Amino acid sequence: MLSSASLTGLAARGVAVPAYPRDGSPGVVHLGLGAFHRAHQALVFDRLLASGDSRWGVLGVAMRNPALSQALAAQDHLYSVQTASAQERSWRVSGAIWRSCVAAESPQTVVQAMAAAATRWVTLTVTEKAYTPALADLLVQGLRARRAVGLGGLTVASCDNLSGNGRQLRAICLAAANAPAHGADDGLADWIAAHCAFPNSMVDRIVPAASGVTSAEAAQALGVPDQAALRTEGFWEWVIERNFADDTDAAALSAVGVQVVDEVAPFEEAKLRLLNGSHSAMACIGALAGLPVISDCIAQPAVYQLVHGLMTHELGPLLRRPDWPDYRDALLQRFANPTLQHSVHQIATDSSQKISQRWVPSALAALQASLPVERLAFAAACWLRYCRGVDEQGRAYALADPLADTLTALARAAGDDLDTLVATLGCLPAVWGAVLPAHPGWLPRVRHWLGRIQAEGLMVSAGAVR
Ligand code: CS2
Repeated sequence: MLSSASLTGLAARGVAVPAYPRDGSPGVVHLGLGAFHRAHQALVFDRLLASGDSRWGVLGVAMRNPALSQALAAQDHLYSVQTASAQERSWRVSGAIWRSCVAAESPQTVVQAMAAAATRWVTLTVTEKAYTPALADLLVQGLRARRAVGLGGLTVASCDNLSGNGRQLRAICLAAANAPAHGADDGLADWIAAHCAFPNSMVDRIVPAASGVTSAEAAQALGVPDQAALRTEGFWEWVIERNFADDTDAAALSAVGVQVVDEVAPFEEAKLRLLNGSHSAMACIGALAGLPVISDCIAQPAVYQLVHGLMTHELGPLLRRPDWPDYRDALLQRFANPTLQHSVHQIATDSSQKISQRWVPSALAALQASLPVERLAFAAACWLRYCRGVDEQGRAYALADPLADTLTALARAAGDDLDTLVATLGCLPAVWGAVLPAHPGWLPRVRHWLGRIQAEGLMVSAGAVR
């Protein structure tokens, strides 16, 4: 089993390993111990620790599921990350996570950690659907405890794929601090507003969920088993707003490749719309066409043309990120990375929560600018068809979505009646908002593509979108 004792042997095999002390008090409390954090922010913290700055060790908090915390604990919280493309592969063991716990089992551990003198940051990757009063409540309890012991504020950095993620997190925390349960008038909300920073940020790296294949490859490369191994691509970006409880963090983060900027919005918009927007479209296409991973999807000429056209004609021209054509070209290559094996059903998970971030703002902006929306409408048609839970070959799949019951019931009720499908699923306010379905240029195009998908099949109609 991978452990502190195995590190010397791993270094001899050419694996990059942590050589810094890992037994202090963590400076970062991270909520959401999934693959993404461990192959993205945790590796940035690993670099900072390796540079001799011991303030970035992480307490990794799993929100509910204890399995990963247990697996990590059994291997001294070490785990390996394979960086891979068709051309090259390398392995590195991250030492950034020093401890872990499960919020649902021991919320007090999280609260106490937030009130510890060494803690400076809280980072979050809890997914779109988790920005709830319950999350805010946990954070506010931690901040209350911190204030009570007379410590200064924290940087609370959302790293989820939400537009204005820091702004949204700050708003729910201030609302929770103002709620009667927290003693509304004790000044906690003012203290949070004055002392804590909630920077907006854009995080980007494709990190598929851990799989048995990755564990098997890790065992071979490392010579010891690793139950928490991950694989990712070489590319990564973390663009964060210059808004920290401790201003000097800007220089520390910049030194290890994080981009600290005055305005994140242009980067966040480009990433949510180009990367995540294309991802969600390919997720529905792949699920329906029986193409299991993203590299299979983009290898289809019709899908490549659709995604290229989507980014070039419908999404890109409305972006403020100046180098978006380069970002688009890099994305097309990243999607094609055959080693990632990024599951379409993983990306289709929680689509009802993702569409409002990924497609709706683009469609509204394109309609307003009189740009085409054919490819976006095609993607929307694919999602409506996807909600039926059965692919073009008749194979059933389960919808993993907080609205799964509603979506399935509406899709069943509509059956083959495409007008009803569009009028119900295509108009759900929680997914599409109120404005887009009411725009005369939208639903007729969604209905058009739904009809063609039904009549001609998905790939043929994908090839026909212009
Ligand atoms: C993906 C993202 O699962 C999904 O919805 O679109 O996780 C994507 O891989 C990351 O945002 C890339 O930075």
